[in-house]
Amino acid sequence: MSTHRYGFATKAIRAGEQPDFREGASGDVVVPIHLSTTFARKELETPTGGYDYTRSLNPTRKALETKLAAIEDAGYGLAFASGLAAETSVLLALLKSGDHIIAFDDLYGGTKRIFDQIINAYGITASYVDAADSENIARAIQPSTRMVWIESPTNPLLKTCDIRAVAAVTRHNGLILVVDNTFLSPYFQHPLELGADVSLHSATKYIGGHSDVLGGAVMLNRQDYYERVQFIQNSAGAVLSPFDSYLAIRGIKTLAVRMEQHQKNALAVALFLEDHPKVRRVIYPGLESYPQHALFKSQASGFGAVLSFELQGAVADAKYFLERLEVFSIAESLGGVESLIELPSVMTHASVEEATRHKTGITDTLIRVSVGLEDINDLIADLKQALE
Ligand code: P1T
Repeated sequence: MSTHRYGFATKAIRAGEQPDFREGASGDVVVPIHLSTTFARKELETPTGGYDYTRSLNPTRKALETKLAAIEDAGYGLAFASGLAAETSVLLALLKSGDHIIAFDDLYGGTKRIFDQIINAYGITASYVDAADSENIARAIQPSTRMVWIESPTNPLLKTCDIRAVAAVTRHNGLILVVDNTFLSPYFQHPLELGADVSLHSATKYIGGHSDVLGGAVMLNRQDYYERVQFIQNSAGAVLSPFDSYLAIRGIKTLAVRMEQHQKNALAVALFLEDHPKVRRVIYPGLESYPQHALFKSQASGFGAVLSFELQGAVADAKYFLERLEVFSIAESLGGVESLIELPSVMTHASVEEATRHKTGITDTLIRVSVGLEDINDLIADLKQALE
């Protein structure tokens, strides 16, 4: 089924899952979980249906990869064992020793750790710029620069990068542009259409949506890049398991309705916090006070449901507040149906050096929230009682 002409929700529900009406098949409307690690052949030279070993290709993972490509209107989709496995595979596939990456200075801590503590040992270097001003990227280009790596919005400061402007720079200079699209999901933003070469997700977040699957997704259009990333997927082997592929497929089917409701709840929480006297500042792209609100709207169809804020007071006050919440859970991660709250300096970004954290604006009292799908009155009442 070619899903090109269909709307997002139709693609999310239908793409990659065609009932099988062949002789002896049962016509399942949901793709089966194919647990077999190997596939038998009738004739020596011919893998049955193109399948020979699950690391190389598995029918459940293939259904997910087809769905991933469809929901981001990409030529190709690939699924990995985690977001970081997807990142490492993209880096291994598209770079070589001696290459240089320009990265946004605000990124998930684990991504920075790959750049600074893993691939640096193989001669690949990264330098960091404030990519909220795209001119900073053009200024940082060196003769060895091969890739630009951004998140938009960033984790945890929710900064926006002008993806079209950065893509113009990367295209002009023959660089590969990777956009980590985790925070908005394919429902709200399509980096490939804005000029990126690779759109990447921690599928652990909104794609899975229920905090019960760890996964990574890579979407791309260029066949040569796809072939190289697919080669690493098979050869390095960080593939998504059949069961986790099924969970991701199941999650994607409700992505559209979840994202709409996540966003409604997040805006209500952001407005409540912005009005509260004990809150110093709230960063949420959907607020009029967000400095890059117009730019954000020009490249995304929604604002997502992650926000960050600072309380008046010191770390002890933030700790006191967090530990008094009853509906929100103090936990890393985001994008699940349950509301999560955390202190990046102690949790998700603890691996980033203190000086770097402070330079980029991740203060010790910055609190990050992933607004879930609970009743909004309960979420606001919970914040209110903990603040008071
Ligand atoms: O956890 P994993 O599925 O490997 O994904 C890593 C990752 C990649 N990109 C972004 C933007 C992310 O936020 C993450 C994971 N982030 C968290 C666990 C977190 O709490 O921020």
